[in-house]
Amino acid sequence: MLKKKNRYVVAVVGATGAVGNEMIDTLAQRNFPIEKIRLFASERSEGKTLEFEGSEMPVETLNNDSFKGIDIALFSAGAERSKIWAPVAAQSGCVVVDNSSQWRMDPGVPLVVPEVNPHDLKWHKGIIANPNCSTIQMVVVLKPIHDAARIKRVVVTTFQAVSGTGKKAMDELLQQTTDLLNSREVKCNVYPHQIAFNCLPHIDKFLDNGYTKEEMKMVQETKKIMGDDSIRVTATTVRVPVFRSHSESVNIETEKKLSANEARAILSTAPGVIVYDAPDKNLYPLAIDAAGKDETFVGRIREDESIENGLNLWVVSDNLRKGAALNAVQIAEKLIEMA
Ligand code: NAP
Ligand code: 12T
Repeated sequence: MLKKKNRYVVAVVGATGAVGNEMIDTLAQRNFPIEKIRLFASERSEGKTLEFEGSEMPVETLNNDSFKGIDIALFSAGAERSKIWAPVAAQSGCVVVDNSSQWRMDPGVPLVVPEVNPHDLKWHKGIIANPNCSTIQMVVVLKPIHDAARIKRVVVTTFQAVSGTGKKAMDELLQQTTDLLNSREVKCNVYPHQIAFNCLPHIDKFLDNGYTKEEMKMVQETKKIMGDDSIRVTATTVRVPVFRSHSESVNIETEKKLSANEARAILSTAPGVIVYDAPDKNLYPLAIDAAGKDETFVGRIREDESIENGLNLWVVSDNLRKGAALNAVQIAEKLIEMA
């Protein structure tokens, strides 16, 4: 449990990565009450320093004593590191907010989006899981609709940015694009196929049921966060040649009828959501506009005329911010509020 203090010792594990870097920026921008920041990465980063609020901070490697004296640790160094080190950190009395998929579906670990299920923070035992990026932006929009009209089924297709995979994938999209525009041969290292000027219906690994792990995360995590196993979800997740922000086409079937205008009104007062929906002026959420922003943008709000009670939405958010770093920092802020 987090003890009430004026300022906290905060660790970022995976500090040199795409998400870690965003965590450091987010902590600074939100004036998080930091006594001291500790930055961790792999042996590859030994000797490096990273700037935090004007000071150069050393990047450290992890050992069994690393978490002594640390109050809050934000993890984004991959599932294998979280599996080993999150319990070590929790044992040291530190509260872990873990960005990896390692602990999300563990029944003893809360999976939290502060706008949706902040109450689940009450039962944590030292580790709190941050949901998958595609799931987070979807549930902040689903929750107010569920409260108003009870969602029966969701059909979602995602258009996901390469930054979700990390720094190397961003480099690969840039390199392939430059090579193609200069008539050079394209090399694929991160993805099995060319991502520049292409769409890959493949995010994370394939499972026995023919779905990808990313698709099944959206199915399972949505039920856990919303606290309702009866919501049926099916997903197709697609990687697109975009650097930042995931876009999603979300089709929703509800028990109670909601008109497009009612849905627009409900969403316009939802926390963390901005309705951006003026098709007559060509205004709808775009990945490039959402990049660097905190909110989840929703537009193209219309009734699904093929069923009784259906809605179609277009949902866009910055995957490194609300999809990862910001949600983790908001969880830490809520823990402080509750301490
Ligand atoms: P990334 O850019 O590849 O960064 C990986 C980070 O992990 C780097 O800081 C790396 O340090 C560090 N690391 C690797 N091996 C380590 C080790 N043995 N000990 C300590 N640190 C180690 O990847 P990313 O996009 O930031 O993603 C990081 C993780 O966050 C992912 O694996 C995933 O679990 C999670 N994530 C979650 C979401 C979400 O949906 N909420 C989104 C994206 C990512 P070096 O620089 O030293 O190699
Ligand atoms: N494979 O945190 O590649 O479960 O975009 C997030 C993003 C896994 C995760 C991606 C991924 C996660 C991706």
